[in-house]
Amino acid sequence: MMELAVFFEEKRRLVNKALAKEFTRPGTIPQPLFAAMRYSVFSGGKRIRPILSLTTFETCNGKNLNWILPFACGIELIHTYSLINDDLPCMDDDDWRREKPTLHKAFDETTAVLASSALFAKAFELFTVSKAPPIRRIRAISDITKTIGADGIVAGQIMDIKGNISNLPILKKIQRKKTAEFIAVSVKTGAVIAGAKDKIIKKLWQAGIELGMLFQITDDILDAKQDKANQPSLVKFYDLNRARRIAQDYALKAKDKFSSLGKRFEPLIMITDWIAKRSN
Ligand code: GRG
Repeated sequence: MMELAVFFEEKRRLVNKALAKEFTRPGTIPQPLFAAMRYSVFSGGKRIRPILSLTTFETCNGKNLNWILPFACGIELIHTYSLINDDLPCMDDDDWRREKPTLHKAFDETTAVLASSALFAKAFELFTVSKAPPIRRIRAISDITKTIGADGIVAGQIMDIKGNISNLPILKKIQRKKTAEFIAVSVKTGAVIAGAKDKIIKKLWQAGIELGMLFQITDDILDAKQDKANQPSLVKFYDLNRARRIAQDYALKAKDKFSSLGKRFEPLIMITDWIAKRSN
């Protein structure tokens, strides 16, 4: 297994190159809208979700990049759409993201809403250009839509903003809906597009949920350290040490599940370790 930084960089470059191809020329897209879409897509995202899709695809013996790359990129566009919306004044009302002004600050609210809608639609356009067998593509699209809709990200967001997060099970549910399921589906999509067996796909989904919870709790811990825990956070219920132990527990569970699938799933174990130790 090559060094993780190299592994990540190679995949990140693939994703960035494929995304750049989609956003080189505006064509007939109105200029300010195109500029706003570009601003958010290329503002320094870590590309974790598409890296996960590419990695799972490889570990499941997927070969043709033109099967999976459009899915990996589409997933990143949906992620970008969700962040733009999350930052809006009517949601979290954030001025900064990735150390840059949020989209509605750099442009304006109207443009931000429209750019995020256009990115969302663009994701589905990309899903249709994948060369993977149509039956796999439909399955992947079905899985993805379930995790981003009214019982997915949007459910998590409304519970987060409008709900009373009075106990840990509610917080856990929000974190699962807002973050973990979308991470899990990023993992799962690579397997579905590669044509993995159902048993493997199911295990990868379960491991992906543990990985997604780890990702969110690590985020809570990082936010708490920087004193910006404005979101509902595990650190509001537990001290940092306890939160770290819970994160460790999710990491162990994710790694156990990945390793039960065999040695070729090792890259996913390494990504889990990386997420557990990440600093941004
Ligand atoms: C769809 C209207 C609408 C709103 C969706 C739920 C939601 C709003 C957004 C989710 C936003 C959010 C803050 C989720 C938490 C997940 C999380 C830690 C996101 C940050 O992911 P990273 O670290 O981001 O992968 P980068 O910047 O690397 O892309």
